[in-house]
Amino acid sequence: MKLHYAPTSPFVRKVMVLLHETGKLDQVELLQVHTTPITPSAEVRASNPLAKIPALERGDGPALYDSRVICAYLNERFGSGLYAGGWDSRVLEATADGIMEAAVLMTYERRLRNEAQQSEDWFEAQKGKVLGACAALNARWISHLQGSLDMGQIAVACALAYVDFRHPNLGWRIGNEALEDWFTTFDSRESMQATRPPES
Ligand SMILES: N[C@@H](CCC(=O)N[C@@H](CS)C(=O)NCC(=O)O)C(=O)O
Repeated sequence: MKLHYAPTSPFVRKVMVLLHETGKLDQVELLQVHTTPITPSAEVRASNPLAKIPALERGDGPALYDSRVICAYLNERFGSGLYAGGWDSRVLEATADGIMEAAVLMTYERRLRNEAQQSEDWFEAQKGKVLGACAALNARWISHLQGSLDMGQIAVACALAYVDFRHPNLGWRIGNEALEDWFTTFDSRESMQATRPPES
């Protein structure tokens, strides 16, 4: 299998953490790419018409894309049990993906649009989604986060790590001490250490 990949993407990181946790890293060749909404990669687009990463070429069928689809596929292929929490695992992963989406859009707003184009209202609205989701995780999800490893936990850790990476002053920890404690512990896992994004 071949994974269209960038080390700074939180969506890609979910797949990478899954591969580390399941010990299957050697089954995937990494194809490093650069793609943005403004400068889409033709190479990625050949596998994913949306030109987004991650995209997985699997050899025995059409390429897969969207991190949730890829993670569910790899989980099934490896028999890893990372969705054993059923709908809870799924909705937790969706919540984390929503944090990533909002935080990535905030990054694009600052990096890809000039100052005159940028909207503070829009930026603040995305920030509100991140903070609202973190408050919900802290209020309702700690016992699930502390349970057996699943894809929901992996996704939440990748989402919070991305917020720290690109938006270190966002303040998601304020009022969310249980979530902060959980993240500190999870972030020390080998799979998280091995997938830390480079400074860029
Ligand atoms: N829902 C997608 C989102 C993937 C995504 O937005 N990836 C970003 C990199 S972090 C990307 O490829 N952006 C390029 C673009 O939006 O055109 C997933 O879960 O895989």
